[in-house]
Amino acid sequence: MQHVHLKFGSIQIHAQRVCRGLLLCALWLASTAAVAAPLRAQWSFRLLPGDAQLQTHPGMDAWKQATVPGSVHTDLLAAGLIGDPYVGAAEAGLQWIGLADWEYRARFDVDAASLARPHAELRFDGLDTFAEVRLNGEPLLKADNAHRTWRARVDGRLRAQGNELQIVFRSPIRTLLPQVQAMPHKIAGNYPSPYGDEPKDAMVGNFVRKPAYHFGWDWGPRYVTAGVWRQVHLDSWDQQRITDLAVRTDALDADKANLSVQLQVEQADKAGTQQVVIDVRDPDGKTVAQIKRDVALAPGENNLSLPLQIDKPRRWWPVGYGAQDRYTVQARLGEGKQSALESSIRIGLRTVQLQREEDKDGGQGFGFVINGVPVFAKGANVIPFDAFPARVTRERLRRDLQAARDANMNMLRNWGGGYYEDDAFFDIADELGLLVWQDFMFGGGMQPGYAPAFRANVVAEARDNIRRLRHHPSIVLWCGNNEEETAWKDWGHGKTLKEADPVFAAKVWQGYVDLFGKDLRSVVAEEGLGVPYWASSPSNDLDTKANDSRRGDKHYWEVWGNPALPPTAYLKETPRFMSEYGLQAWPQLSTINAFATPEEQRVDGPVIEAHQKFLAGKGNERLLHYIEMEFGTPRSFPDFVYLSQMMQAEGIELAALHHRASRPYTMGSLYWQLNDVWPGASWSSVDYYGNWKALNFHARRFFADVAVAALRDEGSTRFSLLNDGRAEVQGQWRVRVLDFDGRELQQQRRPISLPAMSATEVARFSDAELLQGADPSRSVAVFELLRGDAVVAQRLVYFVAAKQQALQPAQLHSELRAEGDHYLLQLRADRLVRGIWIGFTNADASVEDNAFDLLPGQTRTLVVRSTAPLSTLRSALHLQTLGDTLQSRPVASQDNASVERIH
Ligand code: BMA
Repeated sequence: MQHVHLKFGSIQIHAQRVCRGLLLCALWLASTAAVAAPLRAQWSFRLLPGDAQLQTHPGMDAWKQATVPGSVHTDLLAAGLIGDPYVGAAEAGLQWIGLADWEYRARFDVDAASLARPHAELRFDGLDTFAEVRLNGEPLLKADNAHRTWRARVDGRLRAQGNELQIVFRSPIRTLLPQVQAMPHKIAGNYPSPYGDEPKDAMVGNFVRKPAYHFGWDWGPRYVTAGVWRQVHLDSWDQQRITDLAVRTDALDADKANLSVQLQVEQADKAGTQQVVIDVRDPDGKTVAQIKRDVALAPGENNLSLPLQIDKPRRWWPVGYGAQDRYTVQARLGEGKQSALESSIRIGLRTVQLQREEDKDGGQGFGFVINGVPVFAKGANVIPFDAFPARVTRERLRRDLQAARDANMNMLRNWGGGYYEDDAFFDIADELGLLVWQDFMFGGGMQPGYAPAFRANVVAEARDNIRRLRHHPSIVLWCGNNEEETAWKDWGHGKTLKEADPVFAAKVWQGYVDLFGKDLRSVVAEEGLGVPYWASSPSNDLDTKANDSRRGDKHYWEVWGNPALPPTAYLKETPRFMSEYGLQAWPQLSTINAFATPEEQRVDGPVIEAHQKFLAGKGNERLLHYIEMEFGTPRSFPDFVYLSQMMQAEGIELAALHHRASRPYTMGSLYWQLNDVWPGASWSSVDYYGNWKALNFHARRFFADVAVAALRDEGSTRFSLLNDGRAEVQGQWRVRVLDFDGRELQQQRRPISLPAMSATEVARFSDAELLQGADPSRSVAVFELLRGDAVVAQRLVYFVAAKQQALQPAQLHSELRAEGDHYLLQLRADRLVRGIWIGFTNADASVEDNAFDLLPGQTRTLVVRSTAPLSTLRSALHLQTLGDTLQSRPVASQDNASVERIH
C-alpha cells in the first residue's frame, strides 16, 4: 500500500487551551483531593426484614459480618450462605440476590479530637446503588448513582461512642421495573437476562447509574450487586479545609513549565486570613518550587490560582518515548496539622493533542500527540477486573498492567460498561507510561438522556471522577460512551424506535446529543485540565457517520462478529485508529480447572457454556468456525483450548501488523481485550489469574518498536518494516524461502534505513515469486530485519492453512537443566515446528517466551523460573506443537472428556 503522508497540525485540540478562566474553575465542587480518614467501623449486613426473598431464603434476615468496601455477593460468600459465584454454573441460582433489598449497618466511635471540631462530613466513595442512609436513626442521604462520591455534613450529629450508620440498598431491578415496563416503547439495552429475574423486553440496566456489566455481558456473568463498594471516610475540621487541589499546565516545553496550582478552600462562618504553602518536589524528592502566601478567605468556597514556573522540567512520557517522571505537589494551610488542612498529588508534566487533520479527499485522521510527538497507540481495551470490584487488589491491577507494558503496549482503553477504575490503576499506568483512553461509563444501548435529572446525575458523576483522576498524566482522552452512536445509526437502534414512535425517537436522540455532545463535553472542558473529549467510540465526534474507516476511530467486528469473515479480512480494513477488534480464545486448562471438573470440560458441556457468554453460551460454535478454518476440528477439549489460543494470536497479529504498517494514515491499534472479569472464554490476552494466553506473547513481538510486517492475502505478501522508535534504524532486510526440512530455496538481502517513527513498505511478493515452483504445503517464507548477522525482527509466512501443511509430530527436542537460581529450557527443532506451547502441569513455573515457531534446525534456550525442584519440573513440562496436535493423534470419540488430558 502507498502511504499517504499527511500534514500534521491543521486541526488540533491543545492541552493548554481549555479551563483557562478562573471563573469556570470557580464552579468547581468539593473534590476528593483532600485527605480524609477511612471510617473505622464494625459492619454487618442482612436481607431487609420483610423482603419477599425471605420466603425462599429463610434466615437471610439475620445480621452477619460484612466487609467494607465490598458487595453483598462477596459478603454472602464469606458468610458461607452461597457457593462461589464463579464455580460451575452458579449464576441462575444466585439471581435472587439482585431482586432483594439489603441492609448494611456500621457501628463506630469517634475520637475526642475529631468530636471537638465544629465541622464534620461523612464521605461515601461508592454506594451501589439505590441507597437510603441514616445516621443514629435520622435520615442522612439518599443515593442513586454508584459512580458518584456522596457526602453528608454531620456537624454536631456524632457522639463519642455507639454511632450507627444504616444503609438500605434497594433492588435496582425492582426499583426501576415499573417505570420501564410502563414505557410504550423501550430504548435499547444490553444484554437481556437469560434467568427470568428481569423481563427480556424491559431491561433496567440503562436507566440506572450502576456498572452496566453487573447485568451480564458477553464476557462475564450477571451479578446485580449491592453494597458499599468503595471506602467510607469521616473528616472533621475547624475553620477551613482544602476541598480540591489541581495543577494546570499553561505552557510546557523542554526549557520551562508554566503551571498554575488551583486550590479550593472552604472557609466556615467567618472571613479570615490564612497562610497557604505550596511545595513542589521533583521526581527525586528535591523541592524545586515553593509558594508561601497569606490569603484572605471569605466564608464559603474560595478558589485560588497560584502560578509557578519550573525550569528544565522533567516531562512525563509514554513508555518508549522517555521517562515517566512525576512531581509531587503539596498544599498546606497554616501548619497543615490536620488532614483537612493538607493535600498532595503526584502529577506528570505533559501536553496532549488529539490530532484530527483533514485529508484532501474527505478523510480525517485521529492520532495522539504527546509533548509534540505523534504516538502510534499500541494496546488493548480494558474491562472490569472482577464482577465484584472491591476485591480487585492493587497487585492484580499491577500484574495485568505490567503484562500490557511487557507486551509493548503504550495505551489502554478503559471501556465504558464498567466503573471508573481505582486511583491505583492510574497510578500504575502513570508509573508504567501507559496512556489511558478513558470512557465515561456507558456500555451500549441508549439511556434516558431526555430526562434532565438523569443528565444532571451523570454530570455530577463526571465531575467527581474527573476531579479524582485528572492529575494522572496517563489520561489522554475522555470519551462519552462505548458504541452508542454507531448502535443508533448503524445497528438499527434508531431505525426501530423511529418506526415505532418517531416523536419519542427524536426525543431520545436529542437526549443523546445533549448528554454526549454538550453536557459531558462541557464538564471535560471545565474540569479536565485540557485533556480532549470525544463523544463516542467509535465515532468522528458526532459527525454524520459513526463508524467510518476514513474518519475518527473504528470498531471492526466483521471478523469474529457477523458475517464472521476470515482473519485475512483485517487486511482489507484500514482505519484511522482501530479502537476495537478481537478474536476469542479459552484460557489455559489450569484456569478452566478452577470452575469446571475434568468431566465437565466439554466444548458443549453446560458448565463450559456457562463460562462462554458470547451468543448466550453458543459462542464455542463461532470459535470452532475460526479454529476449523485454519486447523480443522480439534480432537479433544485440551486441543480445542490450545488451538483457540493459536488462532486468536495469529489473527490479532495479522490485524495489528496491518494497522502498524499503515502508519501514519492509521495511528492506533487497540485490540479487544486485555484482561478478564472471571475465569472463562473471552477475547482477552491475559486470563483472570494473570496467565498469558498465546496472544500476549505474540503481542510482545508484534507491538515491539521494531517489527516486521509480512502480510499475505490472496497470493501476495506485502513486506513492511516498522520502527516506532525515536531514532533511525539502519540494517538489512532479508527474505528467505525454506522447505520444512531446512533446504533454502532462495534468499534476497538488501540494506535499508528506517526513519524514526515510521512504517516502510519494502516490497510485495507474489506466491509464485517466493515459491518458484516449490510445494506450498512444505514451504515457509522468512522475512527479517538484520543488524549485522543478528536477527532484530522476524515474521514467518505460510502459503496454505495449517491443516493443509505437511507438519509432522515429534520434531521438537527439549532439555531442561538448572542454571544458578533458575532453569534453562533448550528447544531444538529437526524440521519446521509451528505453534510451540510450553506448559507445566500442576507446577508453578514461568517461561520467558512462549507461543512461537522454530525454523528447521533452529535451537532456542529459554529461562524458566520456578521454586519447584528440577525433577518435578521435568515431569511437569508439557510441550505442544501444531504438528503434534494436527497430525499425530488418533481421532477421538465424540466424548471429548474421555480423551486423555494433555496438560
Ligand atoms: C465490543 C465491546 C463490548 C463487547 C465486545 C465483544 O463491541 O464494546 O461491548 O464486549 O465488543 O463483543
